Amino acid sequence: MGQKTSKQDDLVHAFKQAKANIVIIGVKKSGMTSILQKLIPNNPNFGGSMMGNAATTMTPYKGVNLTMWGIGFGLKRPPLWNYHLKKAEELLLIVDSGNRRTLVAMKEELDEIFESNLIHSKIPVVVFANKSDLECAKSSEEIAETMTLKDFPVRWHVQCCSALTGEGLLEGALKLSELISEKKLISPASKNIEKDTNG
Ligand SMILES: Nc1nc2c(ncn2[C@@H]2O[C@H](COP(=O)(O)OP(=O)(O)O)[C@@H](O)[C@H]2O)c(=O)[nH]1
Ligand SMILES: [Mg+2]
Repeated sequence: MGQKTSKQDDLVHAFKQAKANIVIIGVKKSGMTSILQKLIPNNPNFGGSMMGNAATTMTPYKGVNLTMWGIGFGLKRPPLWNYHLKKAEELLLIVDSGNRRTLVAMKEELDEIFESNLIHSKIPVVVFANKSDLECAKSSEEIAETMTLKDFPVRWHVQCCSALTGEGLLEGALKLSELISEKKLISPASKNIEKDTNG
C-alpha cells in the first residue's frame, strides 16, 4: 500500500466531513446509484435498496445521515417524507445535465418542497449535475437557469460532475461539507455543531 492517498480516498474523506442530515433527491436514471457508489464504496447493497416508492435512510459515516429518494414521473411521496424534510440540514439534488426533462422535474419538486414550508428556508442546496461527460450536457449556468434556482430562498451551488469519469465529484463533496459548516456557524441552535473543524 502506498503512502499517497488516491483520488477515491480523497473523495471519501471529503464526503465524511459532510456531517449533517442530508436529504438526497435524484431523478431516476440520472446517476444516483452511480454517484453514491463512489461516495460510499464499501456499501455494495445500497444501490439495490433504492427502489420502489420508499426512501432509503443510512448513516454510512459517523454523523453523515442520508435519506434518499428517487423521483419518478408521477410517483407519490414516500412514507415519512415530510418528517425527513423537516429534519434536513442540507439538500443534495442529483440530475442528468444532458436531459432537460429531468431538470424541469427537479425544479417542480423544489417548488413543492418550498411551497410546503416543510424545509428550513435557509437550507443549503447542492446540485450534482451528473453526466457532464455527455456532449449534450448543459453548463452549470444553464442548469441553474432551467431549475430557476435563484428564485429559491437558499444558498445553492451547481456542480457539474460525472460518475463515469469521476470528474467534479470531489469538488461537489467539498462543497457539501463547506456549505454545511457555514450554515452551522450562523445557526447556533443546530444540535450538531462540530468542535473539530479541522478533522
Ligand atoms: N455517460 C454517463 N452515464 C452515466 C453517468 N452516471 C450514470 N450513468 C449511467 O446512467 C444510467 C443510470 O445510472 P444509475 O446510477 O443507475 O441511475 P439512478 O437511477 O439515478 O440510480 C446507467 O446506465 C449508468 O451507467 C455519467 O456520469 N455519465
Ligand atoms: Mg438507482
